[in-house]
Amino acid sequence: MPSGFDKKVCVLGLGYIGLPTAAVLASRGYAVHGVDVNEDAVATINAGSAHIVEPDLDILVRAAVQTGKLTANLAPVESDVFMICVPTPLDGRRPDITYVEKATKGMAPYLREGNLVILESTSPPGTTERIAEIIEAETGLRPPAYALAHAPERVLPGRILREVVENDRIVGGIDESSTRACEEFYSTFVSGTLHCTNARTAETAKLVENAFRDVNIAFANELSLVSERLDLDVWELIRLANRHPRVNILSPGPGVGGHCIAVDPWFLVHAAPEESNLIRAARQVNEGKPAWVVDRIARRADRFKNPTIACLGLAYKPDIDDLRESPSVEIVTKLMEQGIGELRVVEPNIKSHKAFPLSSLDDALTDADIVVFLVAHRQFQRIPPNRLAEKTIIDTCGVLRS
Ligand code: SAJ
Repeated sequence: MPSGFDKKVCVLGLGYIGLPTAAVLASRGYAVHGVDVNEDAVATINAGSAHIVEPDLDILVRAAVQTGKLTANLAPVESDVFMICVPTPLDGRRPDITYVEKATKGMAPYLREGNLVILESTSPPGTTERIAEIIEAETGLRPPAYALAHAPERVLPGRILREVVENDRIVGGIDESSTRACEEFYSTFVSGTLHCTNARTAETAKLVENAFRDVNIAFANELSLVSERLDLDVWELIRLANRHPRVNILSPGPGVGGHCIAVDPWFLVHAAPEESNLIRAARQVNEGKPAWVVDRIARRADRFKNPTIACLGLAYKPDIDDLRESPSVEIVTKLMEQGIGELRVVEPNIKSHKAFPLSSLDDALTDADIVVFLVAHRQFQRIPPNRLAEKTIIDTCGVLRS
């Protein structure tokens, strides 16, 4: 295998993880052959743009394409390194690894002895072993003839380009020489520390990270329900409890969105159903929060005759355009379905939405009897207090407390 930046890297899946990774590798001098099944995404990237919104990604992709270091394609080619960055969604509450399996089968004809295969997609325990099985069935090759490792992505949407390089990474090979080969590759572009282990531990560690956050957010969300029952202000309660040197409670919100934290804990529950009661309960608390918020809004709306309700924010978290698994979308959809009030929906980070007409913040505030804060976008934090005077306020995410 060629050494250092002479290597050719084939990135399978050019989404939120694959495209930034491909662009960073290209900027370091690797020849990157990106692969995606989405023809529009391939055309957009080859025209020098990014099909997803992430700070500075467009600039990096344009430079990588212009220098000829990055091309997007519908099929793989022979390469030194193959990185699998495809989605691993839920099918009901079961992990669905069919995209990983398809990407592996698609790549297998191009795999040669001495290559390195890396699974970056968040995956249920045993997925890297499943890749080894598929490759052996398709090619007859098994490690150490080639190297195979899991190095789970850990980047936070909104900070991806920085975190791809700076975060510590877990590198778990299917055998010792695979771990070393993967570690050597990441050491060429990651400045964070590389922590080596085996593939199964790496798979499970990634799931544990997101389950940890989910459980902690569920605790905060449960406190918001308890506070309402006891007629207390949850924000003050948490602020005071957090003055203890060993207490650090997260923030309640309208629910937990995104395609990671709302998904990955189910992979653990599926892998060890009888042992994961706390993880399951946390998921249920967080999944129940949007319906609870709708109920609060309905009760307030009952005090008016057909009120106008401003719903501020659709994204799954502040200052991004990503609506995947967003609890705010679930809340607005339920309000619409139940015919609660006349809605004004505001989302400053997108131009339009297929299900709801969008209003400007200014129009929504002018018309509203009830203002519901669903996401703590910076535009909402800057609303002058006089624009909210005499309105009924429901602040699900602490905008007025930040
Ligand atoms: N949230 C709260 N309260 C909080 C913090 C978050 O309600 O105090 C909500 C957010 O509003 C959002 C959801 O949780 O709806 C998730 O947001 P997030 O910022 O916690 O995480 P993600 O999903 O954007 O990214 C996570 C990260 N994982 C961890 O922080 C452990 C990221 O590092 C992972 O790479 C990413 O999942 C992933 O791809 O798995």
